[in-house]
Amino acid sequence: LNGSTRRQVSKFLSGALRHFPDDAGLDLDDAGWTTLNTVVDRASEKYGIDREAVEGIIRTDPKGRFEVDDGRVRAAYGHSVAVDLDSGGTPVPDTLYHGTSPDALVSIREEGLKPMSRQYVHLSESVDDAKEVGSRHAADPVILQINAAPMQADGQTITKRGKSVYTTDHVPPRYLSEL
Ligand code: HQG
Repeated sequence: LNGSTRRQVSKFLSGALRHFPDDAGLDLDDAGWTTLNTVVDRASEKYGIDREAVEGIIRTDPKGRFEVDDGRVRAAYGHSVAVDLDSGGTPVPDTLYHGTSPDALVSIREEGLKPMSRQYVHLSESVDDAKEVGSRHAADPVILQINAAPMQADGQTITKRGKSVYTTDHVPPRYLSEL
């Protein structure tokens, strides 16, 4: 399976599990889970690749985009459809990062980081990860530093999702600084 097919399939799987389950013929439960076999069948039919290859893409995703449990699969983060993901209890670093477009800065300084079209705000563990996220939005992304420790001390929940993504409802401007 070449890298380009792998990326296309991964994008389809992420899209189906985060944004358009209905269009993909999937039924997600309240926590975002659906039957692994059905998802594998859909992608295998759509891209004409073996079921094993699809399952490999799901199970070895480098960012941990997919969770598999007991014959079910769900997206670990990134949802625009409403899902109720149990909070993990994994420790959160004191500092997190967010890469974004310079065009968004005026509004972010005023309102903080908002989920926009997704259910949560997504934060990165490292500056490098944040650069990659930001480069999806602009050629010269800005990196914001988030003071996660005081945010949590003030009662806001931050949860680890996948291998290195952290989600929260909103990051008020007082916890943000520009790198
Ligand atoms: C911006 C990918 C104006 C925010 C990535 C971002 C991530 C504001 C954009 C995950 C704002 C939303 C999510 C405000 C936030 N005013 N703009 N007040 N607050 N924004 O794509 O974080 O590879 O929905 O800065 O790695 O870029 O798909 O979020 O630029 O983990 O697995 O609004 O998706 O993961 O953009 O990316 P997005 P994101 P995958």
